[in-house]
Amino acid sequence: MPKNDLLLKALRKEPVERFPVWLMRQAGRYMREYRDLRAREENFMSFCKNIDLAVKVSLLPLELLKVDAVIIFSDILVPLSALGVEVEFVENEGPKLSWSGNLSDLKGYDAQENSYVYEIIRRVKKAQDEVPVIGFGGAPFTLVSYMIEGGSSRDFRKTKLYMWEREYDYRRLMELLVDTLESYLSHQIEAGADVIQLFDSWTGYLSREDYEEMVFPYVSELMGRLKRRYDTPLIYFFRGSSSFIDLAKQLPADALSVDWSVDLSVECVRSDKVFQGNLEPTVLYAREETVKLKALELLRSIPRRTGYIFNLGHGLAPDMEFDKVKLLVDTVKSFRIN
Ligand code: 1CP
Repeated sequence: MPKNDLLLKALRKEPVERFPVWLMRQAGRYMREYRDLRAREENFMSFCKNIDLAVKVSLLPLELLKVDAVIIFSDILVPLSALGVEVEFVENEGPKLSWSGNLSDLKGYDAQENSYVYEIIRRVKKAQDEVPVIGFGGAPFTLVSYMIEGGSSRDFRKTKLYMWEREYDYRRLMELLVDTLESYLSHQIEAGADVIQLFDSWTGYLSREDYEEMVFPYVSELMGRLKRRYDTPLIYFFRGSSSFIDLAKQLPADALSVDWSVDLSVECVRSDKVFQGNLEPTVLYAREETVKLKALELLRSIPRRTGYIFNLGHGLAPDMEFDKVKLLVDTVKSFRIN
């Protein structure tokens, strides 16, 4: 059990002396120390596979920000290369993936190809017993969208057309991702991950109907399978949160990580789910007083004494200032629940 178990307590809705805080993308380019370590490897994939460096990077936010949880350093796209998809990160452009769109060009997932990820978890656990360790994966839809788009997208046009016009293939692909993630995340849990977060970053582009018919059943199936085997808490991060929150509440997730479209002062009363979020990341570009004010406004609006985890509504960006991020964490940590 980590010495600081605020996150685990909040997930179980047990009393906490203050709200726990960690930030999505907390280890990243906004940190000088990250950029220094990153410079030691030529490309991002080899950086993810360098166990020593990945462990160091995972621990940076604990050392420099003193957050209440460590998320292991890796990327959601990592397991896709084990399916036979070529994954590359082009500097200043983002990920580039190549796959024909045909299921016959994919291979069965071999979890051992990602054994370095499980080793990073074991080493991060061994290196510190201060805070819980979060393992993670992309949710099936978000991973499928990268496979079909071949990278980032503005409108997810290819993914939507694939979903609508090749529904059979789309569903087979989603099933393959559910099997893959079940195996990948089970290995992370076996390696010692205290919590698992699923990132469904691009659901905000979908209609409610498509989310309900084409995305929700697969997230539900994946979480159900993990829950039958483990009691490890599961957090589901999804964008477009206010449109689908009633559906997301039906998932076997322990906590919902929501974006800033959700009014937590209302949602925390309506539902007994644990919530994580949901400060607008853009607040971090504002003046110090504004950062503090916005964080306190959110904290004061939470009508709960536990069952809440402070985070952003989406991840930190590379051009944010470290000092503002630190100020944000310190502000949350000094807030007392009354
Ligand atoms: O060169 C670099 O340093 C690349 C920047 C970078 C970093 C720091 C990428 C490339 N990935 C990561 C790490 C990362 N990615 C973590 C590490 C742990 C942490 O500190 O949080 C995590 C959890 C992720 C998850 C991730 N990767 C998501 C889901 C979260 C989110 O922000 O929505 C997504 C969508 C990705 C894809 C990805 N990885 C990297 C890039 C540039 C992108 C593309 C983002 C896009 O499509 O706009």
